[in-house]
Amino acid sequence: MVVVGAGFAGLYALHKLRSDGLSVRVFEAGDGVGGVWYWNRYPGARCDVESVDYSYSFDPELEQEWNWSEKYATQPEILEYVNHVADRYDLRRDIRFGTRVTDIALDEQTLRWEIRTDAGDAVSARFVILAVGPLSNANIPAIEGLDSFDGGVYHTAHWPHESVDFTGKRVGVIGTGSSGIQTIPEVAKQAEQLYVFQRSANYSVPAGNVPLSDEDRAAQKANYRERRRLSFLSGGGSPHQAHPKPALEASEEERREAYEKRWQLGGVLYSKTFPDQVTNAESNDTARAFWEEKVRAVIDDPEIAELLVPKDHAIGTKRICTDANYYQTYNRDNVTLVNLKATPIESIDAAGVRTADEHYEIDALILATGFDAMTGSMEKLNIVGRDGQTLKQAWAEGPKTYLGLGVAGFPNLFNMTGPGSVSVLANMVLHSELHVNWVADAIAHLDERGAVALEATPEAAASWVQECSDRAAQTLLPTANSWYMGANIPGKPRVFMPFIGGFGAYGEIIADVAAAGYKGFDVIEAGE
Ligand code: NA7
Repeated sequence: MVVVGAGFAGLYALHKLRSDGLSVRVFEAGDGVGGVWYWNRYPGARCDVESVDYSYSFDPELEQEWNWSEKYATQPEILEYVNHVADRYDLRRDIRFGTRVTDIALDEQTLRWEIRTDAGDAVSARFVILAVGPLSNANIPAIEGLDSFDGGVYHTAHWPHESVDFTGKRVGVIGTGSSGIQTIPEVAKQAEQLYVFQRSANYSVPAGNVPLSDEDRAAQKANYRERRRLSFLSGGGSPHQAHPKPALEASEEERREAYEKRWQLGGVLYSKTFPDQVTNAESNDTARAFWEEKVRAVIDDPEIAELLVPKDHAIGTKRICTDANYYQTYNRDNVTLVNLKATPIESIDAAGVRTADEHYEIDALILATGFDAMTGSMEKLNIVGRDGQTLKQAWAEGPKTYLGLGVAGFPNLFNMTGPGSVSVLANMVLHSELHVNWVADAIAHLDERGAVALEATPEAAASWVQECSDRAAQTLLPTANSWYMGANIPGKPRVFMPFIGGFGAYGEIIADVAAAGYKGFDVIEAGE
């Protein structure tokens, strides 16, 4: 088995499959474990899923021994946790760090995969797990002159290991998604002057982060099994339920109370207060209006507030952001919001950023410009399946998977938490476990039957793609120009990539497929 990537999914794949008796080799481009948590070291980086949930569930001893210090863990704490896991289960000995996979090619005679790396490795494997992460291929915007800038350029997803000191500097930030919204308040505290270059405003809610006391931790740990059970049945992989009735069936008072409660609690759950919030435009508007009222109230300048309120998408149709004093940051004297909708960036030169009406002199530039999400990292791997077809060619019109796990023409190649699965709509740690366990069972099934490979049929994949698209069409999400839709990358097909039916429902579907003898997959016998 070759596993590509040593983030949450790759590490668990190594642990689980090695324990099952497979010989596993992991290749990881970074010099350490952690995946996105290894790379995204920007100031303010923090998970938007609670730490108690965003952690492995496979070993109760691990759950009990680890102590999270805050409700939402910072990037350094998550990285520390992942390193602890790597040490505890002796994972490093099977990981080749600083090594990028460059080619993955199928030998159609043997149905084995030939894997090559930039370090000169050439290995043959029966199984490949792609654990490259849906948000790992950084998007560097094509802005004229970017290379000519004289100061430091920092992409949030390629942040230097040593912290960057912006004291006394004039800093520009391009991008106001989750990464920008977390970085901006932190950099504003240091920089002499901060220019935020905003193209689209986003919805952000206060994260509501708090330190965890010993009592909090003890209560969480005492309840872990039930918490996990509910999480695996839930919509998004954490044990929270929406309000019991649709927004439009609740009275105005009841609605406000429900929104207020979620607002005070903080975090992404605000976008799931009512069950119909992202399926019914009118319901959605009640959440949007409450949000707008809250946000306008903390911004001093109404003109700035006007620019910070999104006008182009419904709340929750792009990944909602969570923050710590993001909007209040614009009340500071050293922060300027530049509205790129009115005055787009024309170019960057040695001294700064030129927009349609002004030249902003800066000493450092932060790119919080996101990712070629869900497909970018996999398509880069040069994966060649049956008939010499590359994965990139197979996905030219958008990703085509069966259950997110298999691709027709690519036998024994399993994708973790990517398109066609719940993916970014769920808690990635539990999702990784769900996928790895499914693959482990599938391999055991093959071995019991003496079969060599599992391969999604084109028919099953086509009908799953249709199912994903039909389910998305019942919601408001396809109406936004989000990275879920590939809309942030010029030329990318416009397809809603995740399965939106919920984490619990998805888990049931993939379990049923397995129980039905891997329905929709060809189980290929030796010599076939
Ligand atoms: P996002 O959410 O994709 O945000 C990227 C931001 O960068 C967004 O505001 C973009 O504006 C902006 N952007 C991208 N290219 C440009 C150019 N060329 N000019 C100006 N502005 C630009 O990425 P994040 O890293 O913040 O978050 C990704 C996910 O990671 C997040 O949702 C969490 O799930 C974790 P646009 O909206 O395209 O107008």
